[in-house]
Amino acid sequence: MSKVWLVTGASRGLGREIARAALDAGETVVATARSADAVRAAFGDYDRLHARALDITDAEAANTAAAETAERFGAIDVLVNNAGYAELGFFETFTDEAVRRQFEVNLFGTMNVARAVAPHMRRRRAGLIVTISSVSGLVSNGGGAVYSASKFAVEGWMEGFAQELAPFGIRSLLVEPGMLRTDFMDGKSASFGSIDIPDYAEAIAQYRAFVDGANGNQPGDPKRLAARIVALAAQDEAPSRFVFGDDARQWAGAKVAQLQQEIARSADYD
Ligand code: NJP
Repeated sequence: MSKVWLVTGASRGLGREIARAALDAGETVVATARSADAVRAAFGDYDRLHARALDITDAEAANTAAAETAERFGAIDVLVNNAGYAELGFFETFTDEAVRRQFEVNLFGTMNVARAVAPHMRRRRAGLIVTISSVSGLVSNGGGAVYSASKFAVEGWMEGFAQELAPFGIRSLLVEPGMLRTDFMDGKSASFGSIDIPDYAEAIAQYRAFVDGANGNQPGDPKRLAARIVALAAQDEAPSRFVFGDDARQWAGAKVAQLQQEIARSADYD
């Protein structure tokens, strides 16, 4: 029987590919982004696609989207909490407002949608929450401090929340991709620090050159990740984490090794 998916950030990038892959697998998909027209324009003719506007920073709108989806289709089987963007650049070049905006979308927006959907899943004692985090939720580098802070927060929140939901038959899949070919690094999505600090000028110029060179050339294929997510969602015993891409697994592995060393060395100082 067709399952019901609710996908955020489905107008472009990974969210659109996940929605498409779910539709191609025969599922019913409520695909959302800030503009329903943008979602409609992103898809061809699918009779199981239901486009709707949802800005994830609007908690009330998230509640309404979840309630109307559950009422109309009888369930929300899979939530894909995907919408997000990056504030890229060196920490001191960001205004406080920009840092808060990053958290407003990536953390609090993602929480809004999970908070809206969880009661409907608890009622049925079933469901899967797929959270699109990032390898930047496990590893932080210069230039990515603000984005990483928001994704580390997503990781910390969802790791604990997943344990709270498990007794109700609700599963969680945290996805940590490496670099994906989407609009993510493009001016259409990414924002850059706006405060001019001469001390950082050279490092920032190098960082911007890295971003400009990587934009459009990222190794990760969002279609491939989308297909993997749809396949994992169909399994009864899906993993709770999926680190996608050789780049991500290398960075995450190096971080774990470094942490292990630092933990072992900590015993010497204790
Ligand atoms: O980015 P992009 P991705 N409310 O820019 C939507 C993570 N990730 O697909 O409203 C609702 O092509 C926006 O919709 P619109 C990343 O952190 C990526 O790569 O039309 N929706 C669009 O559909 C994010 O969590 C990479 O502008 C909002 C979508 O989000 C997820 O993957 C690596 C919104 C963004 O599409 C998808 O990003 C990684 C809001 N307030 C993790 N704000 C990567 N690409 O390299 C934005 O590790 N959207």
